[in-house]
Amino acid sequence: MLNNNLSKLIEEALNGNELAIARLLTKIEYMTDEGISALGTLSKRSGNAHVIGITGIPGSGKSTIIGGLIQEYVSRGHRVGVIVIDPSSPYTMGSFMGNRLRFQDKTMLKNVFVRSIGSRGYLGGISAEALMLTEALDGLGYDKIIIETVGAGQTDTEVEQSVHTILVVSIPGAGDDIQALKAGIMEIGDIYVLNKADRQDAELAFNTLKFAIDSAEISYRNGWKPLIVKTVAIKNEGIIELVNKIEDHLNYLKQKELFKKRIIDRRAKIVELIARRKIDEIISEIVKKNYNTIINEDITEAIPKVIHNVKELLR
Ligand SMILES: Nc1nc2c(ncn2[C@@H]2O[C@H](COP(=O)(O)OP(=O)(O)OP(=O)(O)O)[C@@H](O)[C@H]2O)c(=O)[nH]1
Ligand SMILES: [Mg+2]
Repeated sequence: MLNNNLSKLIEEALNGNELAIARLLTKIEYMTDEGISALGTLSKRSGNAHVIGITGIPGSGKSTIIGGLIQEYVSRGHRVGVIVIDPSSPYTMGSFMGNRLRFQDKTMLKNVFVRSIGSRGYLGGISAEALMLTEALDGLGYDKIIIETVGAGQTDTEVEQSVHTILVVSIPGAGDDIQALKAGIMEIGDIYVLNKADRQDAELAFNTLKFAIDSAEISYRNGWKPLIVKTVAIKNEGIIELVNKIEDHLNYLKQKELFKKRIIDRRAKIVELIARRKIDEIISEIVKKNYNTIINEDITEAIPKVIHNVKELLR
């Protein structure tokens, strides 16, 4: 049962009140009891949003590209939610748009919500917390949800499987990029965005990427042959083409009946996360309970007691 205050907060969030949305997302991100029950309520309304992950080396232009995607999607009548994991700089709407005025525009403010979250020791990739916020934003009526993350370290393939479309951003002149691609770190792209195509060597980088895809050095996810799009995000060049290709990928997922499947996978991942959190809490409690035994007695005495405690709990 939701208490009155929580019901009111959810109602305000559903009406688009930005402050209410922010407060609700904080409860959900930190998995408070209220947060978890709010997520349950919102989950009943979710399952419609197209979720787009965007990853790539630091500074490749992910945020600038998102700025372009936001504008294009809002002009096509969508509501866009953005989740940024572990941003290197504090996030405001301005980070996406520099000085572009259109962001002050009322339609933009009403239809766009941006949230940044910490990575909590997670080594790159999309965190499970981000999936909870995705579920919430989906339930709040944002139908395009973009998750920005720095593509470093390991990626959790199961989590990657629970977003719909993955964009991997690279730039000309970063020879290491192709090495990273080959090493599988960034092999997960449905669409490769070659940004900063205004730079020298853009053509060379494009051809290298194209060769890697054509020769299947880069794997195809669910039978989809990855596409490449060149962009100059600071000039908004290539953004419309990028959006068109993202939509092609969405249609492909729907045709293959993978759209809903990814949402179900996301929910399974969220349930797993909550279960793990709760079990961790129980373990901490058991350790606390046995602390005196551990201090006063030999650990060989403490171990059977702990096992007994666990069995009691599971009964
Ligand atoms: N020349 C050029 N510069 C660009 C382009 N797109 C973005 N930039 C610049 O590249 C820098 C980094 O852009 P961001 O959008 O912050 O990159 P990011 O990938 O989000 O960076 P992190 O979040 O720090 O990993 C900024 O100074 C942008 O203005 C482009 O197409 N051409
Ligand atoms: Mg960024």
